[in-house]
Amino acid sequence: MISCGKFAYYSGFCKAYPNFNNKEETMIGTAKIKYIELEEKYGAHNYHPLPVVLERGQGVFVWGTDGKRYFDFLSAYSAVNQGHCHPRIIEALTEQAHLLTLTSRAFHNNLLGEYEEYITSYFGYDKVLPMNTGVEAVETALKLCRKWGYMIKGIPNNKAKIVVCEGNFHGRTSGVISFSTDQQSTEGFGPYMPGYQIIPYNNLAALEETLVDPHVAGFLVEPIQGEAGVNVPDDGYLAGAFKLCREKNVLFIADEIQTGLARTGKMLCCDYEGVRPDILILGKALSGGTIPVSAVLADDEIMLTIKAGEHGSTYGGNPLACRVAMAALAILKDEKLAENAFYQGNILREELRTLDTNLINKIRGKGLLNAILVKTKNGKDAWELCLALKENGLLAKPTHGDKIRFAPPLVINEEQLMQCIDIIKKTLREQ
Ligand code: IF1
Repeated sequence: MISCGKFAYYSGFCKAYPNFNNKEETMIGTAKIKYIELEEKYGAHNYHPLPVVLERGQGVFVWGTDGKRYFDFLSAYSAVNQGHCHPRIIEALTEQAHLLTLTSRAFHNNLLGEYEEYITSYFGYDKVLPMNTGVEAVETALKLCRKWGYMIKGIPNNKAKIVVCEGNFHGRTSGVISFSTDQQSTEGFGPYMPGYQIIPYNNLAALEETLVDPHVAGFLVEPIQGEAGVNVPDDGYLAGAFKLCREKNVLFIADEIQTGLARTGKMLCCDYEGVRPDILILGKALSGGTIPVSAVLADDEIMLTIKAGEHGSTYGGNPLACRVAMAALAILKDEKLAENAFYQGNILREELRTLDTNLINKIRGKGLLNAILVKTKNGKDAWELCLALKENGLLAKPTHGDKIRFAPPLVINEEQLMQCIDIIKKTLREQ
């Protein structure tokens, strides 16, 4: 073991133990090391997690293998909006798991039609194309947009362009990273898919200029850029972009995988500006953190450009996903999670703004999708602050070096939120 201040380094990873020499702590520490070492030895090194090993989750809480309870301020990147292991979702999952989990789309099943009717009336669209992961839904939306461009708008074959924004994050397939501007997501994965035009985010003039090109079929945008550090555009940006797309017969495609499903204080973030996307992309909390469920919603003119056999997936629309997604969606409305996110989010930002600290540069967000921009002080940065927050019982994750996302499950109540704010205040004081 190489000890370095309060950090002890084992086989290449860092552990933070303030009182490492206590025997019991050593036992727990050793067990924790085992879990992490197994991942290190047998798993790809495509993540750099915080040094914490979790084994249980319920509502806003998760518990480590050492029995320590934490507030979850990441919510699995907004996949557990309904809280960890929501009983209604788990009931739907386990009940259906004993009945029928997968038929493939070679056959009908008794839940797909019911789910399709439910989710299309829930969001007000003619049809849904069910997929699994978020990026599969994004790829599906891009294919629908191109099909529509050729078949309806009349763009010459293979000439369709889709406009995207700098700082975007839409997933990690080779196709989607082709228009990423993040070096970590793109370097070494070329060659890239052509047909994309990248413009600055939150810039209507740049969008207007790009839409002059008659070969543009669609504009793909995150209503708030999550990975970029909760980048909130100016009021009016979404409505302005939608209007420009309408004027140029270009599809407005909203990636609400992270911002949707009540996360920002409205059912959809586009609702803040009364924008109804031509193509709506959902994922993450659509299953409440149980299994991958995503969806693409659109009206018939767009959706029916894809014919039988032209697109699909093994698990897309499986009965287990249908049951779980209907429960996950019902909870959002029944428990008024958008209203709670709106209310609690305002308290969180207000409390953070009145903090007496010189460690925070900026606070931004909507509803319970927030981020703080951390000032680096004598080399301390967002990562170290997250380690310190962990020690004090709150789990958060830095993004792009100096930003920390604060995004608890939307079921958080005011008392719990104030406890989290106390933890944040205590931790900042300790820096
Ligand atoms: C990772 C980020 C968040 C997304 C939006 C599509 C997808 C995502 C707006 C793809 C996924 C996840 C992916 C995960 C970490 C997380 C993430 F940091 F990567 F960027 F949330 F901000 N559109 N976001 O946020 O959905 O295929 O993953 O189901 O890749 O590390 P997916």
